[in-house]
Amino acid sequence: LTVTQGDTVNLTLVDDHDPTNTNYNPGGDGHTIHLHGLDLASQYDGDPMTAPGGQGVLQGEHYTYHFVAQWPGTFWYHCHVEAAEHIQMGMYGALIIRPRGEPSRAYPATPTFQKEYTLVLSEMESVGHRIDADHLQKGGPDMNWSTYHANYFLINGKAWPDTMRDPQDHLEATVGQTVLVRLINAGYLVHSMHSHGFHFLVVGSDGRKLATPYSKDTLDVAPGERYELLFHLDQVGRYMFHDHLEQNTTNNGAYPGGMITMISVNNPDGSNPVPLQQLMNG
Ligand SMILES: [Cu+2]
Repeated sequence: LTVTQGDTVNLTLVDDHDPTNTNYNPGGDGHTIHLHGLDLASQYDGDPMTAPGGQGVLQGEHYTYHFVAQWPGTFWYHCHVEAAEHIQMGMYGALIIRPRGEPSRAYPATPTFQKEYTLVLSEMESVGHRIDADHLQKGGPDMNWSTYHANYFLINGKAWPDTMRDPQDHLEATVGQTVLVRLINAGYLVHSMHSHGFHFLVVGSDGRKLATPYSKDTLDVAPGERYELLFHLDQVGRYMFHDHLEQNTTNNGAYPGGMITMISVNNPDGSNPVPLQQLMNG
C-alpha cells in the first residue's frame, strides 16, 4: 500500500474465505489488520483483544479500518489474530507514506533518490507449516510457534537465487544514482543487513526522520522495525546485500541461499563488468 501524507484512507478487510475455518477448527480464527506504527485508536488497532466485540473478523464478515496518513515513512500491516501463526502464513504487507509534494524523498529535506526498493525481510519454518496444516485439515496436534526454528530466510517472500529473478528484489541502478532502500522486518529474528561496496546513509526509522542521519555498512533490523537507507552508488559492479547472520544465507541448510540479493551498478550504457551468469552459477 502506498499513500501520500495527508490522505484519508479506508481499508476494508473482507473475510470471504477463511482457510483456518475447517472441520477441526469450526468458525475459524478470524483475522484483523494491525497498521504497525500508525498509533491508531483501539477500534482501528487490529488487536483482537481490544477490537469491537473482542475478536477478529470471521468468515462472512468485513470491517473497515480508517486513518489519516499523518507521518511520512515506512510502515507495515499484519494480521494480529494468532499473530505468530498468521504472520508466518503470510498475512502482512508494506505500507509506505510519501511526504506530500516530495515523492522522490523519504522524508521532507532528506536527499532525493532516483530509484526506490522496499525489501520485506522474513523467515519461515517449513516443519511448522506442515504441522499447522495437518492440525487444521486432519485434526493433528497444534503447532507451538514458541519452538520456532526457521530454515528459509526471505526477501519479499523469496530466497536467493530467486531474489535475482525479480526486479523488485534485485537492486539495479546506473552508476552515480542514489537509491532508497526501505527495510521492513516482518520476521521473528534480527536480520543484520550488510552491503558490500558501499556505506549507506540511514535517514529514518519506524516512521520518523532521524535528527542526525548516520552512515553504516551493517544494520541490525529487529522484528517489527523499519529503516530507510540511501545508497549513493558511485562504483560499477555487483555487490552483495545480505543478512550477516550467515546461517540465514542458506536454503534449508544449503549455502548460498536465503537472505541474499545483489546491488548491480551498471555503466551508463547498461553494461556491467560482472556477468550476471557468473553469479547464478555460483
Ligand atoms: Cu489472521
